[in-house]
Amino acid sequence: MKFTSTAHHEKATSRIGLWLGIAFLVCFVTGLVSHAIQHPPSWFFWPSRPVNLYRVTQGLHVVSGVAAIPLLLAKLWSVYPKLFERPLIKSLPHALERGSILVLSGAAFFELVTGILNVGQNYLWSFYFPDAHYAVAWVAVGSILVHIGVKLPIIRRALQRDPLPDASRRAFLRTTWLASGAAVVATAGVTVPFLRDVSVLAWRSNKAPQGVPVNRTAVAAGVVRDPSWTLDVAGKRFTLAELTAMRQTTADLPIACVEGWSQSASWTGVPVVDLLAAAGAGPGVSVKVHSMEQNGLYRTSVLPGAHTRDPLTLLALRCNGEVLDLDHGYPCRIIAPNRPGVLQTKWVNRLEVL
Ligand SMILES: Nc1nc2c(c(=O)[nH]1)N[C@H]1C(S)=C(S)[C@@H](COP(=O)(O)O)O[C@H]1N2
Ligand SMILES: [Mo]
Repeated sequence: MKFTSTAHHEKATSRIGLWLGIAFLVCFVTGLVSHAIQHPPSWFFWPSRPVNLYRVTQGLHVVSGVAAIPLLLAKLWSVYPKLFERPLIKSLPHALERGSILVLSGAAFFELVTGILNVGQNYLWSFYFPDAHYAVAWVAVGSILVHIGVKLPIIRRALQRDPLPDASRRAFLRTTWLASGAAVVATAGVTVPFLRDVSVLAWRSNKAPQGVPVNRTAVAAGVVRDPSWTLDVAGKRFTLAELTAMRQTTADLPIACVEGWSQSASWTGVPVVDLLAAAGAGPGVSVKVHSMEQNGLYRTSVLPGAHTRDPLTLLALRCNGEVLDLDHGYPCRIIAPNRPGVLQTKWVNRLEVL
């Protein structure tokens, strides 16, 4: 078989590969950060400031993943004639290279597809998404490194020679950049406020209670309003009236969901540091937050010392000037700066000092 299309050229392939590599690197690093915050190893430290840092890293994760999809398709398109090359295996490095491409394409495809479905909240699978997405990320990165190692001489040569000489090759690359840019613009509005109206595929909107999207509703979580509710802080009980009578703090803080959307809101409530002091616990302790929710993966979270010390870590009673909607965690929820949304526990009834 003979392929003449200019897309099938090492120069175009290397250019796209370079951008794909950058997109994957950004995606991988931001994914690692997110994973470490949710499953912190003992050496890991994540600060509580700047308040929007996690929002930015998670936004980069989604944007680089979305940008990678057209790049991956273009890359596969530009190299597929290689699949028809014979003999199938020429030498050990060649076999390694072939094998790594197979693993690489499979892993990259898996990551992008599961990522996109996760962002769309379409869980079509029975495995637990974060574990699989995390494990396969290492496979993808490992095979990328092998691939780059094996191809380094070609990559060098291809990226060094003079600018792309031929018009149709340039057009192929331009189409790839455009597709990638369009994919980003169409989706980035879920997390970049000024793109919200431009992003036709942005799957979250402002049609939500108090202008903030809801991830898990009270009905889904099996939570109802309970007039006898009290909050237990290190063994000391607080009624809602007592909480409302304490000094309140109002702050603009984002919810940055690991599922890709993020949104800022104005939250009002009692700083956790004040509550701990009122219950006789020192600042800087780790606190386990418990929810009224009976089942569900996200019914508890742990606030590390950096967060319990920060006066912006709130037990929020109000959102955007109104009493917290039941779907946003009434009677109270945690809103802490620079954290994944999944750790912003709703329907809180107990703060346990660890
Ligand atoms: N108790 C409880 N709190 C929870 C959750 C949950 O399932 N149960 N979901 C979390 C997730 S994944 C996110 S992104 C935020 C979303 O908050 P919102 O629904 O008020 O926007 O709540 C978090 N708090
Ligand atoms: Mo979330």
